[in-house]
Formats: sequence, structure tokens, C-alpha cells
Amino acid sequence: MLDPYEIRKDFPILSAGVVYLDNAATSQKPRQVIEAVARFYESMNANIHRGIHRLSREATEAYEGAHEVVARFINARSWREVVFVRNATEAINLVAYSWGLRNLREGDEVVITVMEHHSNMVPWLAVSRMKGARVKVVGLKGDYTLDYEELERALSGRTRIVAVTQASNVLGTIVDVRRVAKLAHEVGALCLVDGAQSVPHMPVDVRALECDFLAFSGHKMLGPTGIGVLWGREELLEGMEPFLYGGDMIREVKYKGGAIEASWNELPWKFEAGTPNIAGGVGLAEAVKYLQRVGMEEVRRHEEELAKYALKRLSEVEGVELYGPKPELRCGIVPFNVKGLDPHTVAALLDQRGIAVRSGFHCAQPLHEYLGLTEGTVRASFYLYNVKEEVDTLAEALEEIAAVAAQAAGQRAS
Ligand code: 7TS
Repeated sequence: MLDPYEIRKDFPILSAGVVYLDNAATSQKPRQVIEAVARFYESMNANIHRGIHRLSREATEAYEGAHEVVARFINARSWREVVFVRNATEAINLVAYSWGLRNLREGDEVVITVMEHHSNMVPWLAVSRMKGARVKVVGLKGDYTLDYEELERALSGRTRIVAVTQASNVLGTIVDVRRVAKLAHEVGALCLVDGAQSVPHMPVDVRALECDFLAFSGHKMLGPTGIGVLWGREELLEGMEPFLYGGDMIREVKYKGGAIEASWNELPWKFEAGTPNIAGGVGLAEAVKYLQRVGMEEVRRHEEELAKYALKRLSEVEGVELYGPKPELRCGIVPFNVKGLDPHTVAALLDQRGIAVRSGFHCAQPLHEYLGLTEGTVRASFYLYNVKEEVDTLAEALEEIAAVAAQAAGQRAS
């Protein structure tokens, strides 16, 4: 059983007393990850794929090994399907540019949902504009779940790709992406899954999901910043042109009769131009091992329990309005508002009490507009080291804040 009190001891920053409920923005790092990164720089640092010398060989082995660790974590068929990038945003841009620019034609359609983070909306919008394609947006049902019937109606022979989040970073809504991928494939389209909020928090198996691409960020899953992952089906990646060009992504660059000719390296290096974030890869592998020791089923169970508890506690606070689906259908994310106060004021008042949450649109402005939440929301988001006492602290702080807001409103009215 996951013991959050034991787990907390591994996270140096948590001992400073902060109630950290901003995990959807980025997670904290255990000392195992911090030490792995430090160890890399202290004893192994060299560039990869370049040197015959011992340090370069060791660094190459560690960095390539990190791809294997990630491949096993998401049950990829081969580590060659795992491309290291900077973050989920870059992973999605890679597909939008490398696949989208070459495959989208005038009149084609890209289908997304209204829940998407800007990084799974804007790249599609940009590439669609360049190609004369259209982005279609699928909405939600009254219970904050994806409207699968509307999705089915949006799909047609013109649909080329369906880009969907597996978990909403605002509502926490978990999407049945296997169902979405199936529907996409039925009309001959591909399916890209944004796993930025799912891969860190629940078991994700790309073979079971039967999707075509999966994007996620290392920094939201105990890893360092600046390292993220694009997983893609091997034959798709093989068929795509590179995104960035330069060193390490080429097989050969030849000088022939006054001209230069280039051919591309094998996967995944074709998509990893230039010196990559080697230490970040090493740190991400350590983060994955940490999560595997705990067990992703356990992480999910713990967060579902925390979300359930938070929903119960916060629903008892007068003046707090909660959004999002029931706990079984949501990850550990709880958005809310306090009547009479804008989200940033609430977040600032919580910060004064040592509680870190995010406020505003959370890079998902269309979703807030769709829901009529024009000022945004306050968001508490949990991870494996959060405990019920922290939910209590949040609830008690909100009781005070909401009471003062109600009193002020009463005075203004009288
Ligand atoms: N997709 C989803 C669903 C996300 O939640 C985020 C980041 C991204 C993509 C982009 O990740 P990045 O690592 O490339 O930035 N979400 C948030 C958030 O909710 N608060 O801060 C970042």
C-alpha cells in the first residue's frame, strides 16, 4: 500500500512545510532523482554518440537506457518508438509539424476537444491554417465528461487526426482514449493522446490504448524540467520527416560534385537533433523507476481517494463552488471558486496561509469560456505525496476566506 507519509520523506522541499497542491503545473522531485542528476554531472558527464572515450560511452549508455526505461513504463513495443523532447508541448508540435504539415490537405479536418490544454490546440490551429485545414472542437456533457456522441458526429472521411487529452488539467476529467482511438481509426484518422496529466498519475499502456502518438512531460512525473516524451508507432515515425535538423539526426551528410546530400539517422535519433538533455533523460529514468516501485495502480488509487475526500470536504464549505466529474471519472484535480472573489485573490489568500494552488485559466481558456467561467478557476491538484491533512488545511483556509468574502458582500449590500 502506498504510504504518503513515508513517500514525503523522499522529497526535500516538502519538509519546509508548504502545502503543495499545484502538481498539475509541475511535481516536486524526490532526492533519488536529484541525486541521479547530480551523479551524472559528477561522474559521467560527456556528450553522447560522439566520443570513443569512456565517459562518452557511459553517458550514451545511460541516455539510451533511459529510453528503454520509459518504453517499458508505457509498454511500447520498442525503445526506438520513444523520442525524448523538451516537454509535452514540443512532442505535440513535433507531430503537428512533421506529420501535419506533410499530410494535411485543404479541406481536411483535425478534431480536438474543448478540454484541451493550449498546447494541444494551438499547434493544430497553426498547422491547419497553413494547410487550409479546419479544426473541429468537441464539447462536454452536463456531467463534465466528454460527449462521445458529439465526437462521433464530428468525425468523417475528412478527419485526419483526433488529438485528445487523457485527463483534463482543469476538470480532471478522464477520457476513454481507447474508445476515441477506435472511433478515429474507423474513419481512417490517427489518434494523438496528450498524456501530460495521465502518464504521471495512472497506468498508461500504449498498446492497450491502441493510439498512434502519446505526448507527456517529465517534470510533472517527478522528473527534471526540460525533458519530455513523444511516443509514436514505429511505422508512423519511420514515415515522418524530421522536425528539427542538425547534428546527430543524420546518418550521413555527403559532399558530392559541389552539392550536399543528407540522409536521416535511425529512430529515435532522427527526431533528436543536437545535443539532447542527457542529464534530464537520466533523471527521468530515475523518476520512472521511483513511480514503478510505488506502482501506478497505487498512485491512481491514492489520488482518487484524495479527490473524493477533497470533494466531500470542500462541498461542505459554504460559498465554495466545485466543478468537474465524480471522483471515479477524474484524476486528482479539483477546480473551484469562492463566491464573491476572483480566482487570483483566492490563490493569493491561500498562499498567505502556505498553500500553493494555481488560479486563472490554466492554459485552457476555451474550456473556461465554454463553461461560462469567465474569470477562471482556482485549482488544487494532488500527487502521491499529498495527504488528507493537507486537504483539511485547504478546507479550513477556504472556510475562513469564504466567510470573510460573504461578510464583505453582506456589508456592501446593507
Ligand atoms: N497538456 C496538458 C493536459 C497539460 O496539463 C500541460 C501542462 C501540457 C499539455 C503542457 O505541458 P508542458 O510540460 O509542455 O508545459 N499543464 C499545466 C498546468 O495545468 N499548469 O501548468 C502547466
